Amino acid sequence: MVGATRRYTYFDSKVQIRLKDALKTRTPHAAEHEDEENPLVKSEQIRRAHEDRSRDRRKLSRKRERHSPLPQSAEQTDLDTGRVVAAEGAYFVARLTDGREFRTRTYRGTRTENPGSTLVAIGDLIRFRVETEVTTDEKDIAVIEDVLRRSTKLARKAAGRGDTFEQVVVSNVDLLVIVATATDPPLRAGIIDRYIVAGLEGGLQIAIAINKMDLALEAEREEVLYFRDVYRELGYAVHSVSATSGVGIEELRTTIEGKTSVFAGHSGVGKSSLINALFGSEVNRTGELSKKYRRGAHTTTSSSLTPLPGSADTYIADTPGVREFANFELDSHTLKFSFVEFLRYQDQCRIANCSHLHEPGCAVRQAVEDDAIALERYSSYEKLFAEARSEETRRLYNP
Ligand SMILES: Nc1nc2c(ncn2[C@@H]2O[C@H](COP(=O)(O)OP(=O)(O)OP(=O)(O)O)[C@@H](O)[C@H]2O)c(=O)[nH]1
Ligand SMILES: [Mg+2]
Ligand SMILES: [Zn+2]
Repeated sequence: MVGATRRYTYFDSKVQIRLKDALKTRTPHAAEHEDEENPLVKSEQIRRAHEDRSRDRRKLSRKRERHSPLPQSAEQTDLDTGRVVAAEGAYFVARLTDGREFRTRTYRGTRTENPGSTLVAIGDLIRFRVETEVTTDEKDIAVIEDVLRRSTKLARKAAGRGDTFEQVVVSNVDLLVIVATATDPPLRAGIIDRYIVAGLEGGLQIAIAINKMDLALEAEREEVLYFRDVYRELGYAVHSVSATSGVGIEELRTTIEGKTSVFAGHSGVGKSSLINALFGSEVNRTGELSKKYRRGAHTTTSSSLTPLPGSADTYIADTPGVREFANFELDSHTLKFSFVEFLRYQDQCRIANCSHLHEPGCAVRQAVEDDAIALERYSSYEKLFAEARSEETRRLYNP
């Protein structure tokens, strides 16, 4: 019986079922593990899977060894250091502190301090060498020698590239502004929480802009107020705004002033429209909502980083909206730390290292019951936990 109770320490019932299914259809390799029902064996398997993954990663970084940092050499002294502010086809626009811009590209010799990840992302600091002084337009052509270590990032799982590859949307920014909508599409905590987890993992501060308030009906306004309170209580700035009417834009400006921000969220929520409203002019192309799905038509196709006129040291990165934002490397053991309201209660959980899912005497679940933790947030945690678990299980059998 001890085994039976312990088995539920980490697995919620849905995950448990999924795990059992996975075990039923296990590969011959997995069939060697006779006592797979033993939770200790499972955690050992998961640990081994993690090791295998790090080995894969190391292989990947060896493959990219040409992208490893070089010791400083005399050869490097003629390199310029700039920041990637836009992507144009195969080129990256790098801006120097003096405002000069160069069109840069990678080559076989490009090295990176960020192995296993996007080679060049918007926001990256790069060292590059100017190849030609003569160009067809105002930007010189240059090759990227080094991509420097990213201090922060917004990353997601690259679509279709396996889960060991991290796609960096933007790097070296301070603040993630999660853009959601009061309506069209309706407000959902799930996607906001997904972005919060990604932002915290990447070392970013969090703010939330709930757009399209001009379209919101009474009930939707009330919902916005409810979520505004929930997220403010967690310490995140929340603004209800309308890019169309201008409501809340000045408050949003105060939040982003003096910082470098990335605006992220589903396609069609109005990221580009909000940035245009902050600029007071059209700088980003915005789109019509596709009538069929009433969703965004993926108007913004690449990220870009632009200084906000009239505000010192303020930069904004617009990003293309994605239909599904998949978190990179969700870890079921550490996920709970991204739900900051849990931290206040976790010490009172009866079981050390409680996952706050099924353990008896869980103070976090009690707080949910007492309405001290929002049920929507707890549901997001359950969902993301299940996702992390199923990925961990899948990796175990398809390392
Ligand atoms: N009524 C209303 N419409 C808005 C508002 N903000 C944006 N829209 C409209 O929503 C549509 C999508 O806006 P975009 O700014 O292109 O959205 P986006 O988030 O940049 O979309 P992607 O670039 O595809 O990720 C456009 O038709 C905008 O005019 C708003 O506050 N109110
Ligand atoms: Mg856009
Ligand atoms: Zn607990």
